[in-house]
Amino acid sequence: MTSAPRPRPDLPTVCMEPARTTKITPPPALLRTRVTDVANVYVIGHFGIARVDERNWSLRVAGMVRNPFEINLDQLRALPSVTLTAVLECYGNPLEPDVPTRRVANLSWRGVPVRTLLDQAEPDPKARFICAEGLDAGEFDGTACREYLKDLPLDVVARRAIIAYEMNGEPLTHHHGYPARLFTPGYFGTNHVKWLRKITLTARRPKHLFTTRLYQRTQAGSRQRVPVRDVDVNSIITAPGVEAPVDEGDTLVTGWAWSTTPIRRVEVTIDGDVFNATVQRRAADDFSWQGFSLHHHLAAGNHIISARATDTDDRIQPFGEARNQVHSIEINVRAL
Ligand SMILES: Nc1nc2c(c(=O)[nH]1)N[C@H]1C(S)=C(S)[C@@H](COP(=O)(O)O)O[C@H]1N2
Ligand SMILES: [Mo]
Repeated sequence: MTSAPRPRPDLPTVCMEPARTTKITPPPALLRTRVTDVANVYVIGHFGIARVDERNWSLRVAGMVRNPFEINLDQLRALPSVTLTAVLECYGNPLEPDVPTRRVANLSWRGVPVRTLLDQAEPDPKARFICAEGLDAGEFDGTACREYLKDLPLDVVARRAIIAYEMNGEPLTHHHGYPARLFTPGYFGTNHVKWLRKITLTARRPKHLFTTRLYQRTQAGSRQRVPVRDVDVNSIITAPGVEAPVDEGDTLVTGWAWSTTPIRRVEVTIDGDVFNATVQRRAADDFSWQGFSLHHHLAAGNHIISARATDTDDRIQPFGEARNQVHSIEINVRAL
């Protein structure tokens, strides 16, 4: 689908490309490297893809601050930056939140700590939230929106969010939010506002389709609806792949597991027998995924393999009807 980008008359900096909203979710076999190739990263744009002209782009910091200001891309790039590796995971379709989509990647991000911008802006001590506004606009689920908007808790953002302008050492692509996006390690994809144009500090959550209506959840043991923020415990099997034939013999089962806190165990079940996989370690302030692996002798025939991760807070993947339900694959092993 390629028709001409549609200019937004109210905003000189942006054109919306028609909603090629989701690039096909890459099969797990394409996610074998610790850092995912940008070419294998899923894409979500609820209104389509914004094409931003960097010459007119600026980021505004406003709301409950003493010194509101605006910076352009050169000024942003001139500020001290940090580089970190972290998971990018989609919560799933907000209209079908229990369906697993396995849209996930692990990427190297470079950007300016939001803290740096806040120090310059001098927040009012009563400010509690950061509202991040994207330049994209359009209709989603029958509601017209003049922007994509998310609100995030100011304390978390001040501690670990960045204004990201590079993925894997290259400028963000248009699909992934060029020229800049908010990125808060450990949070679900919906919060990483692409084509960022403004951050506004507020005392309350703003009402908006993407803040208080969609992407809300109730968590186990509670009936209160809360915004989708921290990622859940989850895992994905990347090898063996279901596409390529597997020969009988010693087989390495590998994959990735991640959560808000480090993963402490991955149970791999092969045809009903449960084994503890070897799991790479992760520091508490690192939000990359952790590799797991297990050697097993597979005889010729069909096998069902699944992985189930547990984090250090004892959150564990459910077996069914949840977006983070255990990942199971069925493979056919050839006799040699
Ligand atoms: N401006 C804007 N930012 C956005 C979105 C969007 O529609 N508009 N979608 C969000 C969702 S739901 C996800 S999962 C991630 C996906 O990031 P990616 O397309 O770079 O993979 O972007 C988030 N940021
Ligand atoms: Mo998403």
